[in-house]
Amino acid sequence: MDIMRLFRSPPPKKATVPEGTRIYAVGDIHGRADLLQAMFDRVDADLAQRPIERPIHVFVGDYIDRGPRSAEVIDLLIRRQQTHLTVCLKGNHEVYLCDFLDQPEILHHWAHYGALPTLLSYGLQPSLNPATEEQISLSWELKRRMPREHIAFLSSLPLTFSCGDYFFAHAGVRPGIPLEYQTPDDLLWIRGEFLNYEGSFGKVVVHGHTPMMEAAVHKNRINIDTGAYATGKLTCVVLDRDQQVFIQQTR
Ligand SMILES: [Mn+2]
Repeated sequence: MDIMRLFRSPPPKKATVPEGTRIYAVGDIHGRADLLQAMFDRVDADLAQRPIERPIHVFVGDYIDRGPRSAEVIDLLIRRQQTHLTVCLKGNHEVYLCDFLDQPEILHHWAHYGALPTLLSYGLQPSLNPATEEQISLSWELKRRMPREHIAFLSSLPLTFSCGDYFFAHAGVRPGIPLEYQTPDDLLWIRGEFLNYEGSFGKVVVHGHTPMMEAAVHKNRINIDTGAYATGKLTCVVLDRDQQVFIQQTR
C-alpha cells in the first residue's frame, strides 16, 4: 500500500461564500463618481435579473484623491448604504484626509497622493504648493465645508471584512501573520511582500491599492484595482457560491 497516498492532500476546495449571499466587491474609485454611479446601475440590473436573499456591497477603499469628484463619491456611498447592505473599508487615502483635519502639515505628503482635486471637490482653492499658513487655513476651511455625515462616514470606516472563504482589505495582508493580527499599516499600505507571496493567507484576499490594467485572479488573492482615475475602468468582482464573475465599467 502506498503510504504517501494517506497524506496526499485532497484537491483544493474552491473558495465560496455562504448560500444565499452574493458579494459585489468594488475596487479603488478615486473620485470617479461617474464610474461609480454607472457601476451601481450595472449592479442593480444584475440584482433585478437574478435576485438573491443577501446581496452585500463591499468597497475596498480609496474613494477620494486623484480623480475629480471625490466629495460626490462619498455622497454616493453614504446614500447607497441607506438602501443596501454595504461595507466600506478604509483606504490609505481616506487616512490622509482624516488626519489632515487635525494635522494641516500632512498636506505636504498628502499632496503627492492627489489631495488637491479632493480639496477642489469640496469647493476649496488650494495653490499648487501650499506653504504652512495656507495648509492651516485649508484644513480649517475643509472642516467648515465638509458635511458632518462625510466626517462621520470617513472616521468610522473598518479596515477589514470577512465572508465565507474571502477576506477583504484595502492593500493586502502580511504573509505568515494570522488575518486577525494584521496591523493597520500593512492592511492599508503593503505591496511587495504580499503581492509576491504564493502561499495561502488562510482565506482568499480581495484587495485594491496596486493598480493593474486588468483585474488579477491568483490562487490566494484577487486584485480589483484597475486604476479607475487613469484608465477609466472600474472593476467589481461578484462572488456567489464558488463563482467569481467580473463587472467592468469603462468610460
Ligand atoms: Mn488606490
